[in-house]
Amino acid sequence: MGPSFNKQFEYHSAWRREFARQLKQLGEWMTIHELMDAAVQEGLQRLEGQVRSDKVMVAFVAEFSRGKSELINAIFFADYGRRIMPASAGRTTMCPTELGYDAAVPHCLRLLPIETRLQKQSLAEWRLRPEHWVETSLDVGDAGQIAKCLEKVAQVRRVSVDDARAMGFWHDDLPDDNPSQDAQGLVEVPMWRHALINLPHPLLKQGLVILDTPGLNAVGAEPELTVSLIPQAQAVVFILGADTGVTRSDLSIWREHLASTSESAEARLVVLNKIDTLWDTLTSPQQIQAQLDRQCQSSAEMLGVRLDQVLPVSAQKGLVAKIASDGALLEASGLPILEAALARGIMGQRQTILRSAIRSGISGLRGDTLRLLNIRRRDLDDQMLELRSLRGKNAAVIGAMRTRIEQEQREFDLSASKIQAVRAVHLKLLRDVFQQLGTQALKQQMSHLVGALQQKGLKLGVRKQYAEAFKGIKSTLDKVQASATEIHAMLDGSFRQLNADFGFSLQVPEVPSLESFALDLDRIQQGHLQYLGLGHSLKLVQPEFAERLVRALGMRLRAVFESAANDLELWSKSATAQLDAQLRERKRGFSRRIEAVDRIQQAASGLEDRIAEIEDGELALKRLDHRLQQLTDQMTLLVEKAVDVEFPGEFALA
Ligand SMILES: Nc1nc2c(ncn2[C@@H]2O[C@H](COP(=O)(O)OP(=O)(O)OP(=O)(O)O)[C@@H](O)[C@H]2O)c(=O)[nH]1
Ligand SMILES: [Mg+2]
Repeated sequence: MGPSFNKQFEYHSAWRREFARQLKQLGEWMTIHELMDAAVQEGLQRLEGQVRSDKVMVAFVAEFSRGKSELINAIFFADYGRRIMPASAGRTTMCPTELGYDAAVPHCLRLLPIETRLQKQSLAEWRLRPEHWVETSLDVGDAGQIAKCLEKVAQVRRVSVDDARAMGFWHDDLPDDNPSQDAQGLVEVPMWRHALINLPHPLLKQGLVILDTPGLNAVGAEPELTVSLIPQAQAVVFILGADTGVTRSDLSIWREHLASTSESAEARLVVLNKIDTLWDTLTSPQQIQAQLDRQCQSSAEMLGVRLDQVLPVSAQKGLVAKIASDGALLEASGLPILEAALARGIMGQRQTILRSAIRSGISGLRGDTLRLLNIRRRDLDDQMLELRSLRGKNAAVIGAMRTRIEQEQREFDLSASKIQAVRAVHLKLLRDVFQQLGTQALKQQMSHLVGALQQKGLKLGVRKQYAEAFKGIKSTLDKVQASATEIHAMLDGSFRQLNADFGFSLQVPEVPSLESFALDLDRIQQGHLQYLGLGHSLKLVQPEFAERLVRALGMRLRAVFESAANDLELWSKSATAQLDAQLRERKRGFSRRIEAVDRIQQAASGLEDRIAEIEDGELALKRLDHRLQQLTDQMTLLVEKAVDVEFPGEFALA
């Protein structure tokens, strides 16, 4: 069955801490030995950021009252000895609720008022404005106080139909879906738009983020929830009730929000909850099991997933069993099997991505540093040759050598303009690339789509505009890739020339592939497509829905373009850093050579001393090389080792 989610997560965190420690050690060592150039530094920082900000989001999605919140209580919060997230019959969780931990923020619950929907800012934008959220502090030592506070996520309020319409909870064309009016003609809407819980729970502290959602079929669901939060989750747990089976609304939620993105199907679990409702003393255990098997089978068929992706559990009995330390009941609840599956799916996926990033990061760092060491080695070799040739020579020969070095130095300085020219062309090409990936260009690409969405009435042409916009955006990425290849060719030519002229050993790093960003774009396109379908044509009529959709879409696209630009920038930096390093070392070489000749001219013994110094320098370089090998090998080993420990055989990496 494998270790539980909690255990798995702890392994992963311990591994991350150890990796961060080794990374720090490597950085310090590099600084001491003056191996830290701009590219190396950037590479180190990036690796550190990847390891540190390694958040894992698990989203719980289902129709209302299937037991999402109860399952969260059972898996993550049983240690509190009580129910923490409110779970009760009927609609309970009224707003999407994110649980996580940020050390920079006090322990608290923050709630974004539903009225913010009347404004056009997206949820992501509201996140950046903490002053608009209502904050209540949480007392970590008091589970009762926490549970009491969290009840707020179930709060509702009454508003007029006009207000409900403006906030997206009322559709004149969908009378059946609208909330019912009371005697005063008011309707009930959620009080809050989004909840953020900041708690120092051990798993949350290690980077886990849990997303509890309100029953998704509710009218007026936040587009951003389904457009960006759920698609970005590393794992989604979809919950059915054993008491209800797969209902029509379960099926429509599944199809609309979860079925489309197939590439992460492995990290998608279907939970058949409330199996305890089948436990009944009049039925034999065999009969109950047979009934359960049948239900899992038919659920798998209806949702189009593999049978082993459907896991029968009782969240409620699991919670009770954990609190009462009742091993038999816990096993009967099926919770341990679910936890193990969750661990494999989420952590496996997350770690695979992180590890491949780390692997290429480390080998990049090593390459950059080795290059620096090679320059120094070459420089020492040259000096050695020069000095050996002076053995037994008279003052006139030594004087002539000095003149020659100075001459060489002057020529080198003069040709610096050549290098400047290379740099100028490089920068210009790069600026063009960044412009293509910039906010302005993106706005331009989306303008027709935005126009179509902003038209009044039914937006019939919008699917076409949408496809066009994405076609344009993807072709931008292709163009950028082509430009990067062009820059590579240009740099390659110039570097070869410089290598020939000055004996440099410059080498242009490989152009980063933007393929993964193209995949991101596909994913975003798929994720939003559903909003343009017939089922949503009525929602799309509302200007605020269309507006929010556009903003959410824009933010995600911008994030993709920014990441692509970052990759290209890092790549280009590592090329220019090489050039800088060679220039710097060469300049130092000239002064060292002149200095050596001067010393030799002044004292007869100077020559042999200097030769001995250079020999020492060569030894020191060998030691540096060896140590670099050790430090990076150790990190590579850590990456491989973690795979073996956590997923024996199962998650062997390609
Ligand atoms: N018998 C039984 N009842 C359960 C189980 N899990 C949850 N329930 C009950 O089902 C009801 C709904 O549970 P919640 O956790 O609030 O469901 P939810 O999916 O979060 O619902 P919303 O917040 O309204 O979207 C509650 O009364 C729970 O006690 C279970 O395993 N067995
Ligand atoms: Mg709930």
